[in-house]
Amino acid sequence: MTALKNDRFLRALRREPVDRTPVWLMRQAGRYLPEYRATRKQAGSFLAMAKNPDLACEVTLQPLRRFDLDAAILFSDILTIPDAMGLGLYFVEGEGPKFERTVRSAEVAAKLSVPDMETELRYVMDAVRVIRRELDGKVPLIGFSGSPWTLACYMVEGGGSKDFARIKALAHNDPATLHRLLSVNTDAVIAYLSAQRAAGAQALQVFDTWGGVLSPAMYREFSLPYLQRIAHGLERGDDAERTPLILFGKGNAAYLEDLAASGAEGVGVDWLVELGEAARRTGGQVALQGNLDPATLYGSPDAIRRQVRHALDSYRDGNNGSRDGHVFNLGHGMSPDMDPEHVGVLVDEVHAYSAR
Ligand code: 1CP
Repeated sequence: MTALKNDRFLRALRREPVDRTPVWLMRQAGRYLPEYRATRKQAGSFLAMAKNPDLACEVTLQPLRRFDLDAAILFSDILTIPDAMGLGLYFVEGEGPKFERTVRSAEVAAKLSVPDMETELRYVMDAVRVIRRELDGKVPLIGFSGSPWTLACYMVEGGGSKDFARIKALAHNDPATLHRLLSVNTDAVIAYLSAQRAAGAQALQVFDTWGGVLSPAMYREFSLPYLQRIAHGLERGDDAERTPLILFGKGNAAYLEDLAASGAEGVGVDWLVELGEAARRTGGQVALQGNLDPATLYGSPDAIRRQVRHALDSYRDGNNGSRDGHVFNLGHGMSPDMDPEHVGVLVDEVHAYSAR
């Protein structure tokens, strides 16, 4: 494989010095780009695009052609795992993902098993291989998965949810069944991330998007232990060759110390916590990724630059005056109505202001 031409992102995750703070954006490939909408139209649907390695590669690379991003993220979705478990993923226009079958009983949960990565999820591994080849060492490629809890939310609810009523009812009424589901999901996530690593992913991120909807006691029972199992159980090599793992969570501010002690190399945080405070509380144990409010992109270029500088300085102030160990990102994903030009302003300001 060709050597990496830009390894800022991987160096920052190792907390090594870099010339500029690296930056990538969650959902950097997506409907806010006209070229994405064109490819999606050509594919016919989101799923057809995600299941075609060449088209998945094309949309992965689109934001990198426009912006000076320091990492690429595999174009796929977290719901590939439950789909491969047989739940039947489909999309309703304007309503998001849905499942034909749900998991709400002990009987159904008992039948779930870890899908085979090189058959049922081969299209994901093929996409990773094609993207690595086409990137040709430009920047590292991030592979990803949903967290066991976040996947379970969709598997129990049968789609997105506002109140998470069904999965919370299951947690209260039949916790053993939910634990069984979380346990299979954990094994599947470990196998999925391992397979992406073997196919060429150079960093791995777990999205615990819905961990923050749990009370602290329930987070500590239903989400955190499974994230810890992944951080411990996922084989990812040694020292400089180690494939870093980032645990991102929305609403995870209360748990930063636990996440930093989990064994992961990086923790991704949302915008409800000051990065400086997050840095002080994690004390250099991990790299931190974040944490601009995505809605900042609705602001003017000047407002965006101001907020970028604030996040960079907040991190530095909480990290003993050093910018090392920071990966700049949003605190959550981008939205389809955001202005691509504003993304360019953000990325360039991160690099210009953090130059050292
Ligand atoms: O084109 C379209 O209309 C489909 C919209 C879309 C896109 C662009 C979906 C459906 N998934 C994706 C891609 C995607 N999903 C990526 C691509 C890589 C990138 O970041 O550029 C990633 C990392 C995801 C991960 C994902 N999917 C998460 C975790 C991250 C997050 O944003 O919190 C979640 C919760 C999902 C579920 C999902 N898939 C799609 C939608 C619209 C949703 C959210 C539904 C909901 O609100 O519950």
